[in-house]
Amino acid sequence: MDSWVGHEIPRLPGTGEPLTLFDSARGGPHPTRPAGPATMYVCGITPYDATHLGHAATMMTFDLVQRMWRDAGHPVTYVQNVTDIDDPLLERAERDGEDWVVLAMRETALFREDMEALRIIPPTHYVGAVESIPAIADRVRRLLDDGAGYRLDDGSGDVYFDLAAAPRFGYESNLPREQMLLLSAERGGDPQRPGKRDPLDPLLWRGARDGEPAWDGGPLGPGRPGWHIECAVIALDLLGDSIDVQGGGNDLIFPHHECSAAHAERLTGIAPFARHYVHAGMIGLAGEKMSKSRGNLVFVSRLRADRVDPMALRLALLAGHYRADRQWTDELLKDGVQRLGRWREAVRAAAGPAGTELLAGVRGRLADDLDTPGVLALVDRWADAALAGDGADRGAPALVAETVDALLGVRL
Ligand code: 5CA
Ligand code: ZN
Repeated sequence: MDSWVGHEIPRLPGTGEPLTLFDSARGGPHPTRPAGPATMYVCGITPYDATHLGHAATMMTFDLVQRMWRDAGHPVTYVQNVTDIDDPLLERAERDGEDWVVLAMRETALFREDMEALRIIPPTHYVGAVESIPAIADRVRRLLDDGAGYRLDDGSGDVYFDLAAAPRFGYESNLPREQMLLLSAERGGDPQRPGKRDPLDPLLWRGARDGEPAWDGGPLGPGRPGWHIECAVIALDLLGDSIDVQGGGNDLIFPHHECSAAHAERLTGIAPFARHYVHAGMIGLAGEKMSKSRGNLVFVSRLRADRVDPMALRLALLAGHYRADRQWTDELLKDGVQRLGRWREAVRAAAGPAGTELLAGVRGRLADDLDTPGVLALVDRWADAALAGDGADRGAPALVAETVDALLGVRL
């Protein structure tokens, strides 16, 4: 499907630093080392409701990854999906008496607008699950032929992945089995379902049901794809057998990314599927994870309609470290608005402290697992000094504005 429209990104003097990111699989920070073009897959929205600040924070995290790689001279191939067919979408459409296709198209269009307003660099390929069904069905058939998948014999037509075919299973999330069972039940799995070989076996293909949309699966029979195989296939087809970063919120660590990796590795024989599994913290409101099912959402589109500057929103979200679960508050937004105003004023000053030093500082902080609170502190200090008339570098205000634009995505 169509992506959104990107903005011009200033090229900064010198070369950026290699980016270190925390990898969930290895449980620590490791340098990313893209060999040539960098490859990244980020799990996108299930479009049954508008973009909330949690989605925005996660998309912005990977936007910074892309900005750092580009700054270090790596071209980036970036793929993001839209889960435009899945149970939650059908349930919401049913609840509201709406056609699920119309719902998905409307919310995806709104997401694109939000991303554009937030100056998120568009993915190279923005891909829906529905348009990928022939490719997914083909890979499911291969898993079945290869003995890594099995059909449930209850007449449902459902096909599962046999975790016995994934000897490395568990390496990405590093969770004990009891917790895997709990999370699987909470996050779209069906550990209680009779007839499965292992309660954790994930669904690859759901046989057609009355009243549900279904697609031709050839020998699989009519049906629709499971969730984890969707992301595995889209990534493999567009990025190759192994990728630099698999990204999303930390609610996807298990079972989603564990199972996607297991599918991909079985299909290609190459492990690990991703060299870094990178996870953004959950944005919550009043102590709870912001989620469509809880209904405690702050929508980007609502804030835009209230004339909140998207750049202030960016700064508000950047004030916390990307990996931390954190709360959204009105104070955060107020601080973002104030900071934006101060920075805009400062880059209009005639001079300021050395711009190249600030650039080096920002690159260094971001290279260290995207330390955005550290970056904001550096730019704040520079802005305070420039506004106080300190520093004689007449090129600094323009360079600082370009630095903040190119590396933080904040246009002053
Ligand atoms: N379509 C699937 C991924 S394949 C999905 O999880 N969709 S979603 O709409 O629920 O979430 C879209 C992205 O935002 C995912 O990367 C998810 O991890 C992230 N996300 C969801 N809720 C939050 C939140 N409260 N805070 C931060 N990120 C979130
Ligand atoms: Zn995904």
